[in-house]
Amino acid sequence: MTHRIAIIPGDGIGTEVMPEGVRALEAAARRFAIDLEYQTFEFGSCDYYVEHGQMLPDDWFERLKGFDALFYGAVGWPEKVPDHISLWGSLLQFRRRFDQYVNLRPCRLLPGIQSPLADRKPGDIDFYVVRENTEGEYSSVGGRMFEGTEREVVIQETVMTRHGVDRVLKFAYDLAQSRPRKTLTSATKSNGIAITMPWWDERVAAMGANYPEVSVDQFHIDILTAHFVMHPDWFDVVVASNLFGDILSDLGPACTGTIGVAPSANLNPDGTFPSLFEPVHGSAPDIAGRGIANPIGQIWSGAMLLEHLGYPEAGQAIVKAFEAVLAEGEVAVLTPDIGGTGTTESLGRAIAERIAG
Ligand code: GGG
Repeated sequence: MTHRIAIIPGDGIGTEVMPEGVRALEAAARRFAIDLEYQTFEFGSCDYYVEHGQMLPDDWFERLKGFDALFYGAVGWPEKVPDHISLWGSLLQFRRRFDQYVNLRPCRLLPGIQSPLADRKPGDIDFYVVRENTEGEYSSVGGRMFEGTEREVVIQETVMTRHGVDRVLKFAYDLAQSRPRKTLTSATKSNGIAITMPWWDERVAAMGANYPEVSVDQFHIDILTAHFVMHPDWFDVVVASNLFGDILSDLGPACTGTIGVAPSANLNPDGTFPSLFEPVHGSAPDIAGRGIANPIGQIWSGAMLLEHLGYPEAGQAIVKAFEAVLAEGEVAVLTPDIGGTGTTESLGRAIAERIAG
């Protein structure tokens, strides 16, 4: 069976880490006899916008819907296109139209990487952020009135639906139930955001009635961020609204030493549409073009892609490969964000060789 993968490198370091992501996929595909077929698209990037006046062609949905998975790099280049236009014109369209309602973001302290938090070692930080991915604070409901005048009014609504919240909570509870610690943490702010967030808390409690084995706690987002830094070992599965989940899934990996290794899966669990796999990091214009971006976030996202397609062994082989390369700690191979003098390519090649076995 051939699996069709749409490759969308996007912007900045997305175009640099993508070849290493594909190299890892290829190595795993060879080893496990998986038939992958790729098609690369230039759209979904700010250069495409500069040329065409939009981030995606009009027929993007038709062109992508038949793929088995989308493999994305990063989006954004504020000097060319304002960030809200590039993000809303690409990634957020994919998430919404392909109903990728779960954004699953593992956060794990890897061997050989120094956490900025004192005395943390691999095993101490190992949790998932489950981010609601199609509604919440990322709503397009709102508008501006009386622009540029003293009476200017700007409104953007948070939209939470029972359908949207319950399905992401169910995914999070199922994940927590499948893990040894069986613990779910909910990110809330029901003291200040006094309509949507108390309702979110109610839905968390209602869903919990179906999962008597899962122990549940909740924290307001402000203290939760503090606990991420002070007690990352407390967490197992953390479920959060779209914005809170976005913030937590940058902060979590930062506590593990570098956001460069963090992967994500934008999942359409029903399988009606393709799911999308991308590193958590953005396009990083500050280091783009230097060939020093850490490719592990992209490579690990590729591992999640293979697991999603039904090849858990191949996904695990990729994870084991980058863990082994990191544990070896060869300075000339590793990228500078993790203490090396190597390049995106040197690290990507070392991991691919290890996958090959
Ligand atoms: N590879 C992820 C990426 O490019 N992220 C850019 C970004 O700003 N994302 C915001 C979001 O995930 O909501």
